[in-house]
Amino acid sequence: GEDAASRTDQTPQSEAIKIPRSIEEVDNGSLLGFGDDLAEDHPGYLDEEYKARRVMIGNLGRSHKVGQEIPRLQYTDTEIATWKEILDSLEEFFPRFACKEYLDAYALCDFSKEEVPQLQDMSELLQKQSGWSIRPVAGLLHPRDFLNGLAFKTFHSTQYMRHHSKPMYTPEPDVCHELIGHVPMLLNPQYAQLAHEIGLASLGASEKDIWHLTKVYWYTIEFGVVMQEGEAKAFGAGIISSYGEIQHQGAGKATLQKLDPYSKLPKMSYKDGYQQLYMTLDSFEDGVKLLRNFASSRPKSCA
Ligand code: HBI
Ligand code: FE
Repeated sequence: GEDAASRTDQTPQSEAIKIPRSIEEVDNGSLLGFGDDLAEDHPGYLDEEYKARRVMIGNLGRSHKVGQEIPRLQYTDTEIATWKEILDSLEEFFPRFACKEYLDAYALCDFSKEEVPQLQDMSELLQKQSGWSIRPVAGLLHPRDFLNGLAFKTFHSTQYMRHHSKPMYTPEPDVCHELIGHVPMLLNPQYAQLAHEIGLASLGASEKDIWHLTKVYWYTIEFGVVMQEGEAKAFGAGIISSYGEIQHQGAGKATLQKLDPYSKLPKMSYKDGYQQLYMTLDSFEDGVKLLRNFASSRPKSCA
């Protein structure tokens, strides 16, 4: 017979899909996109010191075991300056463009600008408020593992900082994206439930369904907007945590379309600059109902 190691990358369709029974069974080591080698268009591509630090921080994530405290990092003055610059810039736009729930959750986080918040502290706050946890990860996790994590109320989070040469841009998730974009909204029980439903639907899903769920995730948790007083207000982390995207979305020139998780969703991209289409929820309450019904209607292929 075939040995398992020779076909790690091409699991045949007939192979039984492994359904994790606990978060320990969700792999936090298989990364997509940037590994330790950065692409030529990454702002840190030529910065050896930056790359070494990113690897060091990534290794903390790789060696983390569920149940352990997340190691505290002493961020450098350069990293803290980047964090402060991003927060100062974004805070100008939150009152106009972020949804009510984000504004409340952001206040609850009470972020300091003098230090980068520690994942461990934010994980403890989440556990208290909504029962979620943060698990550190070295980069962009495989979509199935990332989505499966959500089923166990676990948010996989990077811990490294983007490159200081471009504080308003990162081609990959970094600690600012996670802490500003995702963590505050995960304190909100309804957003947390949206994420949980997507996660539950991903357990045992076929490759095709994982791709569909990645798009559902993209159009809600990452780039979702919610109608409030007749306006589309941002709740997706990719809008909230991006200096350019929040203004682009707030300007109201992109197309809005009501989210229908049952329909074939348009393809998205990390590279085309800003989104040209945002999917709307009528309210969080409505979104939770929609995704709960959708998730419970998914057929599960059993191992
Ligand atoms: N991994 N670390 C990390 N952070 C994300 O936001 C993330 C991920 N992997 C996949 C992913 N997001 C989404 O694009 C969907 O595939 C779920
Ligand atoms: Fe994200």
